[in-house]
Amino acid sequence: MKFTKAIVKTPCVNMIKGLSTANLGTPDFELALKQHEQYIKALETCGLEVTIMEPDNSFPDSTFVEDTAILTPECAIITNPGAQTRKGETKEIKNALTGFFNNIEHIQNPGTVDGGDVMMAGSHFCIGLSERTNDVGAKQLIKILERDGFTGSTVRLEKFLHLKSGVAYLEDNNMVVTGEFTDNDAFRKYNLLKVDDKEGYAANCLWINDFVLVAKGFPTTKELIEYAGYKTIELDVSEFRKLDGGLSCLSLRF
Ligand code: CIR
Repeated sequence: MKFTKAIVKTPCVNMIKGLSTANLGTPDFELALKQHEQYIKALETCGLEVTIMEPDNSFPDSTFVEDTAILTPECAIITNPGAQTRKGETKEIKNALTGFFNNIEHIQNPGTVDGGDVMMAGSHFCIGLSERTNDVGAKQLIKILERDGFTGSTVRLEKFLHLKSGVAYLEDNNMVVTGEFTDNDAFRKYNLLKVDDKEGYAANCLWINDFVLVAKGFPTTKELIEYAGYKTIELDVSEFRKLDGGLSCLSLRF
């Protein structure tokens, strides 16, 4: 598979009021902007044409665009984010995606889905059941996926905020896993690259066209991924980590 485009959204000043369980302090907004610029450059290095949406101060977490839509080769599915303060983010994302997708679907109440809980692995989609994504939402999503010839299955989360906080598919059957996903039946058929809990944050890495973006400061994980044959690009995302966010959350790729 190959991605050609990405959508990102510049962090807003209010990001400092974003949802967080990280206990790592308040993000430095100026530094977050710089890190976001570097992130965009990395996407371009991977060959993507990047659409940059304007910041929106009404939604502190709106830079984490991944949660608001699921993109397949057949359609865009606008989610219904599980956090009350994030539901309104979908309107602008839908506008942005309308220019690229003819077929746009929606997850509807009482179903909720955060895109961070949805991982595409070939033609199969793993869906995390979390505090943000419920059974009803997952069922709606699977119905849309099956209509288009894909498959979907669910994995119940215990500790992680999102599925992709602890697992990343790197294509070619390779999957990075950490924490509660290290020994989970759902992922046994993949070639697992196991990340130690000490570097658990770095499991949220991002495959794009043979490159893998890796969070800066996790040398063992970087080595593990390079040893598996990938070129890595290290990026500092410290200010997004303070809001429980990471590399995958900051873009939609298609
Ligand atoms: C939130 O709690 O919704 C944001 N502070 C972080 C979202 C991170 N998104 C992701 O992992 N896909």
